[in-house]
Amino acid sequence: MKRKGLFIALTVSLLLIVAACSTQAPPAAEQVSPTTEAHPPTEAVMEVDKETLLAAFQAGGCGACHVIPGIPNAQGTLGPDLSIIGKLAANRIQATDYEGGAESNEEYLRESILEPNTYTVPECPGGPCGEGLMPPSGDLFSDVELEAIVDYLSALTGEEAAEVESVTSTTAGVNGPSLSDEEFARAKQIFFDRCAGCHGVLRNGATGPALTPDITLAKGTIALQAIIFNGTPRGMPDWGKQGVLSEADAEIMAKYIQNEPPQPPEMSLSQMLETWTVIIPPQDRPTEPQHDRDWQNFFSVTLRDAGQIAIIDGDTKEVVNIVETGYAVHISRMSATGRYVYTIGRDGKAVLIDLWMEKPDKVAEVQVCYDARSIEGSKYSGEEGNFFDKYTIVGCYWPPHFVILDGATLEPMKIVSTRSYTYDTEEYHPEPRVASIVASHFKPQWVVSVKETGQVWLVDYSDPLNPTIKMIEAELFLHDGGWESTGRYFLVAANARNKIVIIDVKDEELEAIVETGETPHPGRGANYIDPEYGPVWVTSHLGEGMLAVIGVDPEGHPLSAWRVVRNIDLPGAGSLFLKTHPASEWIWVDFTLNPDETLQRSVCVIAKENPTEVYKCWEVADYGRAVHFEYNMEGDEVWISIWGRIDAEKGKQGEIVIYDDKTLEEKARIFDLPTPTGKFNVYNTVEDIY
Ligand code: DHE
Repeated sequence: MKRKGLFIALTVSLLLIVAACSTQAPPAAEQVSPTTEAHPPTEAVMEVDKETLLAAFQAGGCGACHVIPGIPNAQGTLGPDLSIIGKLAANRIQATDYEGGAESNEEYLRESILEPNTYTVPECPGGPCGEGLMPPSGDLFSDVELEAIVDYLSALTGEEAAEVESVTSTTAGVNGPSLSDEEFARAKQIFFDRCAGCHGVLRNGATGPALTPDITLAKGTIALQAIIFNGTPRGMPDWGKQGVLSEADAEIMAKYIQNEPPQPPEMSLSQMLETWTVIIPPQDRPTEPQHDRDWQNFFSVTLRDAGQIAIIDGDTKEVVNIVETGYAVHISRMSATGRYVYTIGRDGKAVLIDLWMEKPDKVAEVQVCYDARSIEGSKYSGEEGNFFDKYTIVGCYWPPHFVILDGATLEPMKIVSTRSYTYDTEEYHPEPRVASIVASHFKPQWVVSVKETGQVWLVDYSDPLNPTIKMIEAELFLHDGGWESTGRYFLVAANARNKIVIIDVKDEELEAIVETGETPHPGRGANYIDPEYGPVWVTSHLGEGMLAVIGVDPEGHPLSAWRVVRNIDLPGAGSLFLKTHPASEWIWVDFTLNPDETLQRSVCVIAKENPTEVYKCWEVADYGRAVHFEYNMEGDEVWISIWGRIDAEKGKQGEIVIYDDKTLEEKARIFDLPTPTGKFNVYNTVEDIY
């Protein structure tokens, strides 16, 4: 057999060559004791040249899909764990459903690489092993490499001596694969659009793993391309299968991330000011609403891939205006009076929309960073002054800073860097991104989650040019969160740590940290009165199909406060958002990132009076993904986005489906909205009702 080169007929299947070492597993009855320890084989057992062996595993990219002791970075979960494959192989040959021709362990392993579809293992670490995912992979290896792999794997029995010297990585000083200038520019843009949110601009990792060359080079182009194209069961989207990235794109991305990340630029106040535009100055704006609509029941709806916001009348369901906001608006928040909508896009552009205009439209805009996710107004009015609508804060991913702006004009006033030291090991972090921000009702303060250093900052805005900041040590990888119903406690997910952090804004301290399930993703969470445990706050999860219900009433229900009092099973993982309203009997939950197409476009409801199980689930549309909920002002209607594709035919780009919250019957659809995602009702967002 000759190495035919890494020919890139890279379809879904080729990408999974990485499973090149076997998708086969033993019948359940023959499982080997899980306590067996796995070690790399001894020198004597291996009897192969280490460099040849490492080159072989790299050529196949085996480690991206399999755990292989002794092979650097071989920690993949797409295919079966090969830690004790040398022991399991014999069992498999004898399995009743084994139909291959192998009679020895070596023959079985060779067959697994050359004809992997002879036998498919039922269970892989991240879920069922996909049938046919691993194509025949002989072409990827020379004869010597194939035999080196077979010998190495045969010797993995878990009984080898522990003091074995494992194969060392040879990536130090190695350059990544080369890209043309055009490919590099394209890869850089794709990384910003699709990858930086989870992996970080400098690729140090957060929600997703680190992607620096010391890690990626050892995996190799083919393995990385496989992951980029197919996704992983742990939440990496299947960009190729979704049709977002082509095979060629996946290949250049795989090469790009094996090179050092380019250093992105900083941004100064003068650069921000150059982008600042006041379209209608405050003195020229209306002093009262110029229309008869109930603007407090307006919805600000993100039309994500169109770079627009739709202002929709919640009473009539009419689209009152479509506002050009800029690239991929992420969220809207309302000023304290509700008159203004603040939006923030991924491009760091903030837009101010005046809902009192005859036709609500933008009145100011400014860019304060290159990458952002959060914005909030000043919501305190009390002894320390009335700060309603006075200031705005934007939280940036890059540069890692937040910016305080004038609330009525968006004039940038103050930049505060978040570069600092991690709360636990006190190591310098060059990219601590600003995740969620909420405005306290107790004090003139914003609660700012600083992701990579694991701190929650209480930023006093009463003197915005000289803000005092209390830095509370919390947990790494802070992301999204919201208030419990009294507004005293802020609950925020440390998502990659599977925890919810609780901050007491009245006493300005960390109240508790609660372990939940895999990758909690609450949005702002959901508050209800549990029949057994009193006031609770709920989060869903990306990594598992489960809601975690946390007791939040330390005075009335001290025994259940700050612990998970219930887990409610869901039909699948990949949930992004959940929602309820004090007037509602239900909690609604989506499954937007579940790999199953039916579940992606389904929602479930749980009855508050029986929160032990799901009450009902159903498909909301026959295309796209169902994402994010919002109630109308009364709390008797639920709005759900169907997130289609911007390049799809008319009728499949997206819509909003509205349900009667009492009967769970469909009430209306607002058709032909390009890629709607988040929806924010004015009244509910001002009052923090969820
Ligand atoms: Fe979001 C909230 C970050 C992907 C839609 N998202 C948030 C918040 C953060 C965040 C930090 C909290 C803001 C706040 O409350 O101040 N989101 C990120 C990411 O880093 C991530 C994972 C990847 C990325 O590159 O952006 C990401 N988010 C998405 C999406 O793919 C969604 C579904 C569509 C989109 O616009 O990209 C999406 N995120 C939302 C929405 C909210 C949100 C609708 C507000 C929910 C709410 O009810 O408050």
